[in-house]
Amino acid sequence: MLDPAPFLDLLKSEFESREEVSQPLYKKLQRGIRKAVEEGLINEKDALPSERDLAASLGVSRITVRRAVTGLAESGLLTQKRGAGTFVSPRVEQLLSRLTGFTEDMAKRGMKSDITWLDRSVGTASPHEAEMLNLQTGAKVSRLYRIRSAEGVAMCLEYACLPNNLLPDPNKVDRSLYDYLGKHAGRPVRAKQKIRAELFDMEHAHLLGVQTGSACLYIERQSFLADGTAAEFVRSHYRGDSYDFLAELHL
Ligand code: 16G
Repeated sequence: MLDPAPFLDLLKSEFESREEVSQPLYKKLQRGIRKAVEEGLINEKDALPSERDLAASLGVSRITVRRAVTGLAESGLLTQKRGAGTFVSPRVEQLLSRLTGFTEDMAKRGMKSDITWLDRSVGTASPHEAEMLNLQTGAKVSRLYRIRSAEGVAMCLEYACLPNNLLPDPNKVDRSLYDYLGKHAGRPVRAKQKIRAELFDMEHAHLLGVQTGSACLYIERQSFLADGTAAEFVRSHYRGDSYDFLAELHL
């Protein structure tokens, strides 16, 4: 639960700051909320005080509060959840040296993960998929396409393609693909990953509820089982404002 006192004190001190006296109030409020997030006074589990309470405590109009909050939601810092309030958007730091799955990653951080299924089907491998999975073109593959969320916020779109013999019925994957593989074919133990910056196109932006043209991290992962079998080829589009990928470098 958010202790509102230090949070409100920080916002008040932003209003009183002498710098940029001419800056509109909603901008000062935005700066204060950003600072409160950076300093850990509010995190993704806490709902911000209501618009009415914030306006009353700070002595500003509700329009000012709404303008500040809407702007921060558009930039991705805050998430407005219908009926539940306004929250700090989850931000995830992921180590690039560990081969983990989404469900496991979120559970380790104490975050609740969710899936919206867009497709679970069996088909034939495209030439590129066949190459990535060391299969013959036209071989049978299983496909999983899903929106992955953390704490109710859509974080990424993930399209996975696997040799059909490793996953004969994609509908058997209920939540975690890596859990399923762990119980059947074996968990991937090695992966190659390619990351590049992109901008969200209209279709992907719509699915994630972000603005078309906002920052996206495009990731391709090719994973292998202990015996060297290529187990999955995954294309993911991550919200650029929600992920920090961390690599440790050695001499
Ligand atoms: C991660 C992996 C993805 C894997 C999935 C399994 C990246 C870029 N991708 O999202 O390759 O298929 O986890 O997650 O990290 P699951 O076990 O929760 O289904």
